[in-house]
Amino acid sequence: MLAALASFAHAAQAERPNVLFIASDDLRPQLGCYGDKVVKSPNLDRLAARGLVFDRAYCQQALCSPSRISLLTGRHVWTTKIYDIGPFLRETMPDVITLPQHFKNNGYFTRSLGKIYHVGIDDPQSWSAPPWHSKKPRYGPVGSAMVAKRAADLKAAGQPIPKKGENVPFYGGPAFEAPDMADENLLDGDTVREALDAMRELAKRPEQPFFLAVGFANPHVPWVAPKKYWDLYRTEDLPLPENRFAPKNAPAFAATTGADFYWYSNVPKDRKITPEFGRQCLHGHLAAISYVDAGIGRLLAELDRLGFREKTVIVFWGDHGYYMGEHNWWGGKHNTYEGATRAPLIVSVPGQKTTGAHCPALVEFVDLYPSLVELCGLPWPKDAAGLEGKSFVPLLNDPKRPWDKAAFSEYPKGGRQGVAMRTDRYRYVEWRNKNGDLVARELYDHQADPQENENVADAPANAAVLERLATQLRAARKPAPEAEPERKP
Ligand SMILES: [Ca+2]
Repeated sequence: MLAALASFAHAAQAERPNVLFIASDDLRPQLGCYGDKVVKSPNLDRLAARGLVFDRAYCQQALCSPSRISLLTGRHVWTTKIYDIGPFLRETMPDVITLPQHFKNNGYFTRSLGKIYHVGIDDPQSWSAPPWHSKKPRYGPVGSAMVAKRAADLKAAGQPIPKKGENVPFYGGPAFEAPDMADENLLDGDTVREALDAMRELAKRPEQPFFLAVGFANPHVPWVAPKKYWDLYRTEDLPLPENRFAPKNAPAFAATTGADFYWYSNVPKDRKITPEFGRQCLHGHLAAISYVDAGIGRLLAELDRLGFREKTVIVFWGDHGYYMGEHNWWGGKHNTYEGATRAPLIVSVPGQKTTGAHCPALVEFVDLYPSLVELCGLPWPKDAAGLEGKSFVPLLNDPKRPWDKAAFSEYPKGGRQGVAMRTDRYRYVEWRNKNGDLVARELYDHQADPQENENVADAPANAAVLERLATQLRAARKPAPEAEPERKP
């Protein structure tokens, strides 16, 4: 670690920095600061200019709850055993000390606004006050009316109305909507409004550091953003991906399946997405990203206005990647491939010498826990031996330094458990059945095939590299992987 950060960590004992912890749901690294030429994300690009962009950050499972619980406990999914939206984390880890809980235990005021843990299975022990969720609608008037009708139809048919947090009535609405509404009258804008209020309250009590977590629901489907964000793009200009075919020679079960996108009212029931409809979806997806970006701009402006900038570590992350037509997977995550597991991660630290840089090192979301503990000068939690990540603090001021690490992501598929290992050059995946028997392997060579269009695990020329990667994976992975039931959306 360079001197500037080291001295900062020591000084932290007296005056520890705040943490602004911002999450976006289902946001792949489609941002200007990640090189995307289409999206409009000026505020996240500004955050990147005053922080470090991790170009190769990976979630541990490409699904909301497993990814978030893994990140918030600093443990891989093979340890948390949470492979689906449920169970609640205290069912598998009753005594684990979560990242925000550890900050709370060390004198921080910790708050959660919006989606940090999955809605409906939050962890009150993590927070100093009850988690807050907006009551504003996700949809504009069109979608809201359709959702209300679906709920009424279910009731009239004598079918149970799904509990809060379940999405079934939502599928009565369209996959996207462009209401002409103020930001604050939809859910995410209301979360930003609440976060601005929270920051102003926190400014009145500067003696206590805060860990403020703000979670956006966009760009998760349905893509609903005020019309002005739709107006930033023209549908007919939007490029569709060229590789709209499944990876060659890949096991069919490894593909994304059952994406909830297909359940929305205007998505063709035969799942055939025409280029025209695909572009409309892309339009909604981009508008939703720009809506999130604008909200983050307001958070950062208020942070600066209140004088918190030099006292606050800012972390921005998306919970996993996403497919918008690549491999012909639409609205897709739910797999072990690069596009589902690679996610945005931007970190800005007071006193950071190297700003506006990109870090090519492989990092995992389990690395966030030890990194934030180190950055804020906290002692280690008493169960620190269970943390499975590695602090990336040395990379903050020296982003190009050597970094010996691989990234692991899992996914259960129909009784098989996939464990993917991303190395500097390769993505290697092992699929095992309930007995732990190896049933399939995948190998993608990112030097030759960055889109993962062909599984080359069976190529004789790759036999040696395959065995080397298999040995590396087994050494890193805890033994006896168990197959888990696949998620049913
Ligand atoms: Ca998600």
